[in-house]
Amino acid sequence: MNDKWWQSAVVYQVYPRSFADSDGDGIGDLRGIIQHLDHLKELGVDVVWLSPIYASPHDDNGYDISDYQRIDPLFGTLDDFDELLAGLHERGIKLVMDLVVNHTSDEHPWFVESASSADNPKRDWYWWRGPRDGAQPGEHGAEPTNWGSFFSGSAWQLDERTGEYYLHLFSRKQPDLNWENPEVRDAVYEMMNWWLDRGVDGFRMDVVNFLSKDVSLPDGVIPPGALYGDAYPFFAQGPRIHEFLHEMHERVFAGRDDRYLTVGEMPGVDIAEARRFTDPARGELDMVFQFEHVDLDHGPGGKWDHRDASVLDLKRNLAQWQEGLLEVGWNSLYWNNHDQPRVVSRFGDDGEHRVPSAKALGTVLHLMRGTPYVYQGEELGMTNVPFSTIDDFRDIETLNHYAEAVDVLGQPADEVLVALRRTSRDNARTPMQWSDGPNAGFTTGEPWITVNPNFPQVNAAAARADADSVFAHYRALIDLRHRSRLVSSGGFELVLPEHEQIFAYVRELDGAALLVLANLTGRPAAYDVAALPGWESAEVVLASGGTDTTGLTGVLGPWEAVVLQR
Ligand code: TEU
Repeated sequence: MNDKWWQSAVVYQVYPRSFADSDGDGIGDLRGIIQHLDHLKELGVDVVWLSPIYASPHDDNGYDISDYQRIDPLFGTLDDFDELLAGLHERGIKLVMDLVVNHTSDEHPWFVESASSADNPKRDWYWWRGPRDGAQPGEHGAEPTNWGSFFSGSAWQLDERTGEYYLHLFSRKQPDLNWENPEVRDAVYEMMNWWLDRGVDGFRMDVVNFLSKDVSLPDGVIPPGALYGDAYPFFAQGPRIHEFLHEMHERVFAGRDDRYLTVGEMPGVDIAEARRFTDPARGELDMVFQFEHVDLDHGPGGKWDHRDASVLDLKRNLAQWQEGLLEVGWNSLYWNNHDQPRVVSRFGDDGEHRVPSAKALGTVLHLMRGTPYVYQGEELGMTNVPFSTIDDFRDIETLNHYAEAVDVLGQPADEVLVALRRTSRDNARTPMQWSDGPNAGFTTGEPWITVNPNFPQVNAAAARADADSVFAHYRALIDLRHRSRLVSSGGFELVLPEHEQIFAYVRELDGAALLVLANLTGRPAAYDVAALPGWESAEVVLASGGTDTTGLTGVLGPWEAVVLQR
């Protein structure tokens, strides 16, 4: 694959609600982001991905959009947006918007019209169906299929006005669009072109592998102990998904130069499908977000049913994706986003070894083949939050799960709370910690969600002043990717594959090579230097333990990472 600009780029995800509040209402906004552009510049990132800022009733924090071409007043105005875009571009940073078109808000005019009557011209813009044969609307089990929503409960909502149900894979206020209808696709492409004409540099596409459904809408198999059928086979990687994504590419990007980036969020996608979606010859997407590595600690009961993931599990899965997309396609590389708990608490150590474990995890991720994504606060080593009661949580997925687990399935509330503290999306959504001042410098008002009490120690001001901080290490990793084609375009080979503590691999290109070694445990890790022939006299180019690291010693300290080049 010819080098693309985004192979050597690093993306920074901003979750506007929690990044920085400029008007004291306790909710982050666009002017707050403008006030912190220099933080992004100093870190060295090339692209900012903004989670949704569009008009929304915020049932799912903006992933429920009621107007795709209006900025929600909570976040600011289109003028604020244009100023933010200009400020980023002045600093050589691109801006990627969040495209949420698997569903809209139920307050979007499209849905309001569609729901108004069974023969409305926009009825077929969504998925409306009558009750199951022989059942009356509203009867238990009358839903058209036994599909469950991602946010608990049925994936179908009855509308009394017409006695019909509409499909919502997420919340009741997020009805799924019917992409079988070409009018829907036309409207989406027009909206996307509107943003690109305004200067935006690309899109992160929300659950974009769900756009094509099995139109026969069959029931799913009900797993043991579950309330609803597993519908994934009937809405993921559907029969027309490649047709739709290629059409989108042709209608939105094909006539433009290649300064854009597209990344598709694809829960459950596998390597074979990811190769097809990201093969440049197919004209669909540049890269995808796959979920296998962030589902490794999910037990048979799903995300709330925790299982420990070993270093072997982690490195074997990531290596499979590296090898799987080596010849064709391209990987995104991420540990964190607004849906995942903080990696330093999840796969690292957020206590004694918070800083070295954050650096080690950053090192193994950033030096792999693919485009790295940094989620706000990750560059500071921000951790999960000691939420005390259910009242501390705000996320609809979390609150709905708690209600269903406790009230419907009768699980002990304190047990469910343990799972929420470990896995809830709210762990990623507490305010960005800018300083040790009031509310961590996030707001002069009352923050919409609690601030992590460790902010006096974990904050941007302290990290940027500390040459040995996670921030400094992330900046060095980003700088290395910018300077080294070896990192941006080299091959990948897992080494020490059976080592239970060390994740190690070699990147090679045109006779040059880089060796990445990281101990992902809190115990010293011995390794056989002889198993790494030819690296004895290699140069240390980066080390989490500081520059006096003398290369291959045969043992790595707790969470120690070292990068050598020859
Ligand atoms: O997430 C889709 C998705 O896979 C997640 O909902 C995931 O299932 C869950 O959060 C993991 O626990 C996207 C957005 O990233 C998410 O914020 C939205 O809530 C969702 O789509 C609906 O738009």
